[in-house]
Amino acid sequence: MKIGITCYPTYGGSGVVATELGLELAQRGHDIHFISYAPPIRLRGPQPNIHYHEVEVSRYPLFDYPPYDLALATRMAEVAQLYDLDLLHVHYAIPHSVSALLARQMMADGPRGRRLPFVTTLHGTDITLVGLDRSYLPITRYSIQQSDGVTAISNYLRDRTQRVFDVKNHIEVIYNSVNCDVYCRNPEPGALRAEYAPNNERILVHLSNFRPVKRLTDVVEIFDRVRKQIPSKLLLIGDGPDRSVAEWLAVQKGIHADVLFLGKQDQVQEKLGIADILLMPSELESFGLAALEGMACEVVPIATRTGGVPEVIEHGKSGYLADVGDVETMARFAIELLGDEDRLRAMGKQARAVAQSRFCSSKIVPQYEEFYRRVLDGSS
Ligand code: GMT
Repeated sequence: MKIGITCYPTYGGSGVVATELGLELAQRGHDIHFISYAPPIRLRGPQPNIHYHEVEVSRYPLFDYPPYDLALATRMAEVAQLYDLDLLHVHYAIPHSVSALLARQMMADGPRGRRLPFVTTLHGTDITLVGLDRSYLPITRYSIQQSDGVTAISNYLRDRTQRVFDVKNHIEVIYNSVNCDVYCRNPEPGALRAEYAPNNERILVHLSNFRPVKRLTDVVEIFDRVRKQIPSKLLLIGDGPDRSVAEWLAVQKGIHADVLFLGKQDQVQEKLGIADILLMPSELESFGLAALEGMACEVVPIATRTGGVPEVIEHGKSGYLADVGDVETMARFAIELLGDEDRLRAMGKQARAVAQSRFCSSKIVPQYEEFYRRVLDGSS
């Protein structure tokens, strides 16, 4: 198939999911055309069957708000025409599904009167936060209803979309995935561990875009409690608006030297592959891709019981769950686990086994292929 994929190219789970999906599909012989305003963050150099088409947004003095969604629609239709795309797959409803809807209309009304179906994948904040804003809700609902196929990354997100948006079309749940060959434990962790933890301290890790929904200060609070009991280091991967408040909290607590801000990283699996515990104390996660990436690397996730997270982490088996804001309980789970090496490693292996059996790309990508076929047949 020839598939156009649009996503946010910046640091965030939906862009990661879209890019990894495109790379996997390309390896399976499909022709993949990424269409966005910048190369997606995890797109690594030229690769067979992968193409990238940049969307140029003209800036005129009249435009206080340059109309990206229109430029994107135009580029989608152009690329579809030039490369004979079979369908568009957009990740994150706002504004991508509206642009795809316009592109589909342009193609249908164009000289060749051609069908260009589009699939919308809902990721979370496009529904739970942004989509609920009154200025976006009606058009988000409309573009979801108009999609030729809709997928959601968890049952939680599907149910919430149906309930809050009152959309009637079928929403297929296709879970996020991880490449289990790339994301795995580092078999020789010694040198890298020594770089971050020279005195053989334990390593906790957090990976996100540091937005308020991630509750980065809770990560620091949990780490502070753990560090008082067990010598440890905290690796913070990513960047975003809450970085300075978290940094300042670490300074106030006198633990700044043990909190390592690594910034945005391309090869996150290298850092995950040496860590012991992953902290994800988010206010809300529709899935929690970072936890899954950690699990594939045998890193035990300690997270909040929110949104779609319980669909990914089974409490007490492949990780631990606590209520949002309950930093005491999350710290207690970490201290107990770090104090028992055998249990820590056994649970890490159990977490990987879950990632492998339920969320490996080799299992999930065929579900997208099958869904595309149904969309092309008109039977989705
Ligand atoms: O988390 C965000 O800030 C936005 C969004 C994104 O674009 O990365 O994340 C959502 O999509 C991820 C990938 O499907 C999910 O793993 C996250 O759980 C989801 N975030 C929320 O629901 C808050």
